[in-house]
Amino acid sequence: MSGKESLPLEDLLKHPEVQKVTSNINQELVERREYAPPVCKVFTYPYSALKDNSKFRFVIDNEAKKQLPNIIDNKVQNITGAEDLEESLKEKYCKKRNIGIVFSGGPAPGGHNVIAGLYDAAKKANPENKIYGFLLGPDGILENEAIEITDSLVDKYKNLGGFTMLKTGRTKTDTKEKMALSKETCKKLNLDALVIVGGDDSNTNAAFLAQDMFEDGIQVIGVPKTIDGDIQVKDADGNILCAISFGFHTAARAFANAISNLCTDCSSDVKYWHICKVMGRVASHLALEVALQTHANMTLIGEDLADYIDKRRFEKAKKEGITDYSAYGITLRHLSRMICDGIVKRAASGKNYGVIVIPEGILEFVDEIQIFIVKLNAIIAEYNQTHDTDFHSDFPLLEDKLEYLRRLARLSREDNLFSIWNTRDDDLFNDIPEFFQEGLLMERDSHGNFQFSLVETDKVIMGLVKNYLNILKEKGIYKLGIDNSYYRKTLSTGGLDPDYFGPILFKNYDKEEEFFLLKESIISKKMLKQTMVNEGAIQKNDIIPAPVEKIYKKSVTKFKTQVHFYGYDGRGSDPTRFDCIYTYNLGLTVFSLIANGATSQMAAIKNLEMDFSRWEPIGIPIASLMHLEERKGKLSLVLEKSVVDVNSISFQVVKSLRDKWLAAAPCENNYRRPGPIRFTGKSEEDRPITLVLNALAKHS
Ligand code: FBP
Repeated sequence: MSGKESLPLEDLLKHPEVQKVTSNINQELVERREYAPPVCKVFTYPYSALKDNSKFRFVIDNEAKKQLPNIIDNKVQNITGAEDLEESLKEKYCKKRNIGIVFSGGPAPGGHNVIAGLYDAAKKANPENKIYGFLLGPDGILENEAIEITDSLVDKYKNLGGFTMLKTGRTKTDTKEKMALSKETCKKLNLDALVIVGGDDSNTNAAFLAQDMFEDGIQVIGVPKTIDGDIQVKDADGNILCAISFGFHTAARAFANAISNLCTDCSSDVKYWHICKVMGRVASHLALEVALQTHANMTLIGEDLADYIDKRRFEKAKKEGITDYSAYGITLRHLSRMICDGIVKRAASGKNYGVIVIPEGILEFVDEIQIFIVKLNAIIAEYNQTHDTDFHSDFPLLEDKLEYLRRLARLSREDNLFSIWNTRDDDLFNDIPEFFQEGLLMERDSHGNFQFSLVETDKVIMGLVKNYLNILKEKGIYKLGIDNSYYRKTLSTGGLDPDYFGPILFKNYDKEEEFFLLKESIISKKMLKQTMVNEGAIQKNDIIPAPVEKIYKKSVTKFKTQVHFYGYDGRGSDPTRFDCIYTYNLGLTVFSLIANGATSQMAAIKNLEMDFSRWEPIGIPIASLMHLEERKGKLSLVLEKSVVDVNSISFQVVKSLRDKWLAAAPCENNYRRPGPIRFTGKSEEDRPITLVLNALAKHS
């Protein structure tokens, strides 16, 4: 017992040190709130102006021309700084405005700074300007639930992650009624402009609202948000207009830090394979950036797998002078074989552990699954339309859903009809595990998207991997390589001659090898003894010498996994400096677009992939980026998502470093330690590595 008397609890709680360490306000928070992001040069001027830039061309979808006539002719707009404006322009620029802003879709780090930038610019132009924030996403617009943004709100949330200030939601403004309600709210609040901070679907909403409110003079501006990084805009000539959506860098850095820690842990206790699923509903941009940040042993990139060609089938068909279409595209079976190949190779060099990164949306790129998703989307949509009801409420249980599919399959057979679901589909579907059937049949989100984050992708893939590894183990192929010096030491200490037993036990015995692999036939103690007897090393009735048995046991592999999902954690992370600066400048861009009369434009920063001094705020015409896509079984006009370009420098670099990072050789691992997100100091790279690499294409 110490001689010191402790204070009564009541006094203890009042103690300044206790108050300091238990306060919600810590040093990191203070520093974040105080940080003033630098602004692009054009925003250092008192005013800004817009200039149409016809240099950038787009291939316009005919349906977009039909559905969005008022905004289809928009051009890319450059923002320029102005010391002064002509009187009439100045009046327009500085007129008193009401602007509404809404967060839509999943949170992304930096959202609060869009509000901060917009707020600061609006107040600078006219202190009477008002910014309203709609609560809980698009529902806030439909129900006119809004709060006025104030200095103190901005100060409280500046440079902080999440969408906590306003919250968010995923409601799609997809009916005439919702359009009318949105317009009504804008009119009630006397809004001059509405700002939609969202992903591809939300920017699609922005374009339709802009079209609808065009005659009313209510401007609509979109902001490219999503950690998935799938809003990347290039024009028809490949010029990059928006290199990445905001939130991507932070989420990738947060995932990378956690995954890099797993690399450190697994290479310390050398017993687990860590399976890390990372968010990204369809595109694998996050997985690619995580690969560059961490050098994890294996990173699957969905877009790459889609290009897969089964060489064996391809060559066979070529010899026969035919085309075998089944040789193109990857199946789950191929995919699991590829992963097993890496695991077996690492084990052979003594590393029965590692880290695998799997993008959340990988199944979208696996042929057989993609076909199921498309077919089931159509079946569910058709059912809802024909019966004017909801498939999931009518068939709440998996068994009910399966019975409905069986009925469709029976119908197709009985009537010999062409059907979207035939008996072969039904048989294949019944072959997959129940949890996966449930996943594939689960309710689509409000935009009709398949909800990959709810499917246990890793479980599906790793189930197949485990099965195949067992087969490889039974065949004697999946074995742990035995370190040369360990083998020699073990046998010598036990009084045995390593050079005598080496050729008997190993298939690659050579003093120069760093790792020895037990012969494939030695898959059990029984087979070990048999081999030794056959080789005359021991007699039938002898026992296996202890050092040899020890070596055998060492070579036996167990495939032990730990499964992780990185998504919501990174999405809620406080933004990196890159995202803080990017989003604050996006907010300033939004105001410039509004004050200069733009509508249906997406605020963006050109040259993000370059040094900050070269960043150029612009407006991108949303309508020009739209195309037809299958949603809820129907073709809809939506903003085109950008997936990983397998010809990009970033992907090509990852591809060529794959073997190095797999480290399936007698060598050290090649892990990289990105460390946690560092808000202060200079040690963190100032933009995503993917962007740094892709930028080289332009300058080489
Ligand atoms: P957004 O496209 O709306 O930004 O959301 C992306 C995302 O974070 C995906 O990576 C993930 O699949 C999905 O949201 C999860 O959605 P939910 O929040 O509805 O679970």
